[in-house]
Amino acid sequence: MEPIVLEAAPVGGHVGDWAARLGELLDSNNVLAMHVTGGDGCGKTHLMLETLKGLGSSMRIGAICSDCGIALDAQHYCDAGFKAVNVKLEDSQRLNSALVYSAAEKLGPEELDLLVVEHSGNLLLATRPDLGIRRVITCLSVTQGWGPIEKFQPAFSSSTMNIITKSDLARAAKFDIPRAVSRLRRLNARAPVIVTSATNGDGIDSFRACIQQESQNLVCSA
Ligand SMILES: Nc1nc2c(ncn2[C@@H]2O[C@H](COP(=O)(O)OP(=O)(O)OP(=O)(O)O)[C@@H](O)[C@H]2O)c(=O)[nH]1
Ligand SMILES: [Mg+2]
Repeated sequence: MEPIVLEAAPVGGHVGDWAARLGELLDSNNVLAMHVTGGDGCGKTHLMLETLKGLGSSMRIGAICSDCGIALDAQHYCDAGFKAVNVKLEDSQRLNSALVYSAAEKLGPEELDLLVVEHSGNLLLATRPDLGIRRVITCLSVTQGWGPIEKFQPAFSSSTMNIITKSDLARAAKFDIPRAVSRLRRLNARAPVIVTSATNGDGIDSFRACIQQESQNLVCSA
């Protein structure tokens, strides 16, 4: 399967309006949507692919990625058997709710149970747009070190879940995971913190169980 490519042409109207429209589109189709964010290369794609592996038989899954050049991440999702759109951004462009709306329409929201929007880049809250997706998962890899936690506190304090990735490299990176977990909990008591490794499977079952639980809640409230 090949990813769908969406050229990121400017879309009219206020971005805030599109965020609301996207929320309605997803809610009306009972789609559980997750905005997965974190610095470049922190392990978002590998985390999601390992986690979704066990869900493909029970959920219809789609992904929206935004690689500038070749649609590498979107191709990874397709290779794993999921539908995917790559929003092809220009150099200075950022993902926004209007583009995610167009991409979600291309995927066919009526044919989805779970939508993953993978959004890489800077963790600064000012540059993390409100895409109209309530569940925001912010990833921090142990190889990024402690810096991002303090520099980008609002990114972690406004998430619905914080995930530490690449735990298998913690010793080599001299990264104190228990200290990071407690710092993230202090920054955001509402958001669970999960420690994961896509390489050795740490925490993947817990993350998958959270997604299954949220999906179940959505079905029950429909
Ligand atoms: N050791 C180790 N390496 C990992 C893990 N997860 C990802 N990687 C490696 O880290 C690199 C980046 O992983 P990706 O999953 O592509 O990261 P990403 O955040 O999706 O990257 P962008 O989308 O480009 O921002 C790859 O070389 C992966 O093999 C992990 O849990 N452990
Ligand atoms: Mg990626």
